[in-house]
Amino acid sequence: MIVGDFNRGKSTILNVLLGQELMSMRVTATTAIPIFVKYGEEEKVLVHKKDGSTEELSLEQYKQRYSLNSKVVQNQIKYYYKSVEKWLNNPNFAELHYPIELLLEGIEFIDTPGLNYTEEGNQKIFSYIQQSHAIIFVLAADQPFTHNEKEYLHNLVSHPNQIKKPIFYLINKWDKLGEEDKEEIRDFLMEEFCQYLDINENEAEKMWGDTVFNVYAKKALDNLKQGKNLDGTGLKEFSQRLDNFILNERLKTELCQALQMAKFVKIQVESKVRERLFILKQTEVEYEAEAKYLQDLVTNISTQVEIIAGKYNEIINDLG
Ligand SMILES: Nc1nc2c(ncn2[C@@H]2O[C@H](COP(=O)(O)OP(=O)(O)OP(=O)(O)O)[C@@H](O)[C@H]2O)c(=O)[nH]1
Ligand SMILES: [Mg+2]
Repeated sequence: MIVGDFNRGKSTILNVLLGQELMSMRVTATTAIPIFVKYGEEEKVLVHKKDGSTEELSLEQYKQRYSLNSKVVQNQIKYYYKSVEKWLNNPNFAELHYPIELLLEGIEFIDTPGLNYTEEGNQKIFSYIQQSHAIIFVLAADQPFTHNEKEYLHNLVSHPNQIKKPIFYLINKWDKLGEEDKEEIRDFLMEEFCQYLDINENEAEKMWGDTVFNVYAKKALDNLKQGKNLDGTGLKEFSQRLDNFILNERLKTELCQALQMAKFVKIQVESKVRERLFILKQTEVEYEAEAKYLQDLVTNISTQVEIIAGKYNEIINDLG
């Protein structure tokens, strides 16, 4: 899942990863609704509306109707009394089905609109995060770590329903900086990572190439269009890292999520049972059988979670 503020190059990066210009990319806010990109024998876009209906479009029609800066959408927004929110009330999310080999193995990408567009939009994005294996957070080197981005990252990491997922940070648009500024921005980013992740400089340094990548998405896309490779754009290295993640780490993340989910359920059940026991004691009614049943339930769930944790560790050890 690809997130980040407006205009950071999220859609450009996805196009590079897909090797084709499928997503709309423009200088003004562009991506209007989250779009899931998945494998399909034939190209089609399904737009899911809030009333539960679905509209099928070609990719071209979709770009016309659902890019924030397209003429059609600008007119719609005017029609809806200039309220983008009102217009956004209608489409919920879209699915692009497209025949690309990379997507054949059940891999899906989600391109999302810029941050904080509407609170409802942000909530929706958080709900998609739960379904994703990894988050690609796109920042721009010429506007690194704005207040909005920090707040969003903070919410992302501390969201109550958030199950820990790997975050890859792509710092884009380095071509917009002069050589001296690059050094300064890199130091600044390093400090920000140290503060935000509570790590020391050495650990932050190690993040580069593993979870942090300096990229030149525009150059990468231009290279692709000219039939050149991605050397020197940082996206070759990130593509390799992503392949590696998909091959080796996705399963681990999946298992880890299942384990965390089991632990979460255990905590929920335990707290509900404790509440119930407390009420039973307060009313001083001797529901011994019910109390015993609830105690057994907690023991049973705890045992199941222990078994899941044991299996998880076995599989992780086997995976090396
Ligand atoms: N100079 C420079 N411009 C870039 C780079 N990557 C993307 N852009 C430009 O930045 C603008 C925004 O790119 P998008 O890919 O549409 O950005 P986005 O994050 O998807 O934007 P929203 O959909 O509006 O949230 C476009 O004009 C791109 O051509 C880069 O590496 N360098
Ligand atoms: Mg976009």
